[in-house]
Amino acid sequence: QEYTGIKLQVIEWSEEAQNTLGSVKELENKNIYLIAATMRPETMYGQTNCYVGTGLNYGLYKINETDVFLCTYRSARNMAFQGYTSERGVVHQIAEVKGAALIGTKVRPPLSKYDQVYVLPMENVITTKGTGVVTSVPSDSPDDYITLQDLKKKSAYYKIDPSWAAFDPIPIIDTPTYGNLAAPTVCQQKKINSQKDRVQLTEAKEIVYKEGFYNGVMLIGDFKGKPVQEAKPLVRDLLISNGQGFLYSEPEGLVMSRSG
Ligand code: ZZB
Repeated sequence: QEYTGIKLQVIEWSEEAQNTLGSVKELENKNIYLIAATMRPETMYGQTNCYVGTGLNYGLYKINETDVFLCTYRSARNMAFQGYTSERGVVHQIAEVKGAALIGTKVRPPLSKYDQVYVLPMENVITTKGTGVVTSVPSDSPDDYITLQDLKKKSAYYKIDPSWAAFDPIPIIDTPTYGNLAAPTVCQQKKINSQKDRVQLTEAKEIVYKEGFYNGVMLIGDFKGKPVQEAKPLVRDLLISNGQGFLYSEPEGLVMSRSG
């Protein structure tokens, strides 16, 4: 499974994260990044927030003298073996933090129209896939869209400040069947009410994935006007050359996947 690792730089910790991490000497003057794994680098123009699982444990891992990555241990170990740490295969954990403590942290999503977005809770983040950090593109991901709707409707229940979820989906890809906000459109057509509607969401994801990939055209960014299929590797390479992303792969057979 080939992902693009996306670096979302921490601009300001949430109060709770500041309390646990603020005094850690080894984090002082470092560039700290939440690392999201995506299959859709071309959608990074539409990021509106970032999701973590509240019950999951995340580590802060030393990558080199300047950079620290925040992700699950499992993914940090994969990255170490893929040559991203100063010493290959060596995982150096500086600190640990629960997903719940990260909610409200302000980060900078590369390429997005929004300069700063917030870390928010998602119920279905799984530990066995990617980095445990999911960057949110509600225009083209039904899960991201419906979770953001849940958060907007029930901010008190999810213990978030409403302003953290007050970001509208950005039209980034035009599709012949579902227009330029494919995920919201398909969620409405399928009458999906919340992130708990797993069966319909899996179907919606499949539909939106296929439509975007085979028939979508970029509406925004460096490859505006190009088909998604052409733009995808170009945006991936752009992120890598900018230092805002990197290739991240998961060993076959250890990953839960629908196709596998
Ligand atoms: C941005 C994005 C934009 C994504 C989109 C999808 C879509 P797959 O193919 O099943 O492996 N993801 C990554 N890690 C996790 C995790 N630990 N738990 C839950 N979700 C995770 O799915 C890969 C996608 O699942 C990734 O690509 C990520 O969301 C999410 F417009 O990144 B994606 C129609 C989908 N559109």
